[in-house]
Amino acid sequence: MFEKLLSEIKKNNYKSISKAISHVENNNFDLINKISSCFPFDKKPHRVGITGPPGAGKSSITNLLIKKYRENNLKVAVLLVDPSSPFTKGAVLGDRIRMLNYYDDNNVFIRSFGSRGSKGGLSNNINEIADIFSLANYDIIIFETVGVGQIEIDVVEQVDSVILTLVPESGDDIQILKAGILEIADIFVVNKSDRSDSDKLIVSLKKILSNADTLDQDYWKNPILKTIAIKDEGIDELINELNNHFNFLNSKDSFKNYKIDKRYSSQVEKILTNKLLNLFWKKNKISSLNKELEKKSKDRISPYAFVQKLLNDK
Ligand SMILES: Nc1nc2c(ncn2[C@@H]2O[C@H](COP(=O)(O)OP(=O)(O)OP(=O)(O)O)[C@@H](O)[C@H]2O)c(=O)[nH]1
Ligand SMILES: [Mg+2]
Repeated sequence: MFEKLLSEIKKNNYKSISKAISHVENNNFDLINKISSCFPFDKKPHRVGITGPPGAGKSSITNLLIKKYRENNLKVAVLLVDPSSPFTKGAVLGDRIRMLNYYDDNNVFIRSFGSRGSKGGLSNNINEIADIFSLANYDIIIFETVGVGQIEIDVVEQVDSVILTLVPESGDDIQILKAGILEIADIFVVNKSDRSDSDKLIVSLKKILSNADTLDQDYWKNPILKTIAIKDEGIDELINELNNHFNFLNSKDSFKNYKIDKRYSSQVEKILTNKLLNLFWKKNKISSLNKELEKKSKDRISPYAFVQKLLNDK
């Protein structure tokens, strides 16, 4: 099963790649297993996450990254994770239109995903989705997410390099940025530096980061870059830092591979959890749950007692 799909993916067929992603999003384990049987892959694409508040310029930066990577003949995939709120719908459509420049370039894959209602299908399977692009021989995968919800954080947690895009006006809000985002970022970008106050933001960022600094000199030092996406300023430096970070992650020193190791262990944990749950939820356990649900809620035993009962049942 899926032989044909795999061979089409290897030929970089857009429709087949798109179809495979949908299967993976829907937790199609047959395909996921099939893809993982091709491990190890010849290609290891650089997974880049770009996140930050709405309107910070993530798509403008992504567009320039695509342009520059293409000038170097690299294959680029861009996956936009839409927060699916009516408020940002227009902007998402704008993203699509702006990125349409690449519609006839077979070496640029662009697709957007709704995150609401996907039940984490996308965010749970970022590794598997990246594997599809390994098969199709891509060099870079960019995940653009608006750094608001848990799903978006889950996505960027699983990539190699995370760019956090801020704007001068973010200065006052920086303390209240969703906990976790600052820690996840590998490269900070202060976009819209054509506006005043960008230096003020850089000073407060440096202050926050120096408090969080580890004592280890060999640890990755998060660079803070100034960009003006509308003028293509600072983007070459960004590409440079992305390359530095990817090389850092892949350097021989095993200590430095903390992120790769973390990703590996969390993948093992995820696969194990899925397998154990599948093994556990036999028909009799499901019907036992349904029976409990048939009772009025005041007559049910506590969820803890119920789990214990399930564990005791043969
Ligand atoms: N002044 C100025 N405007 C910019 C700059 N970069 C982007 N913009 C503008 O900011 C607006 C939002 O840019 P986008 O690239 O769509 O931002 P985004 O972060 O992708 O937005 P969402 O996906 O909606 O969260 C657009 O009108 C851009 O033209 C910049 O460096 N300076
Ligand atoms: Mg955008």
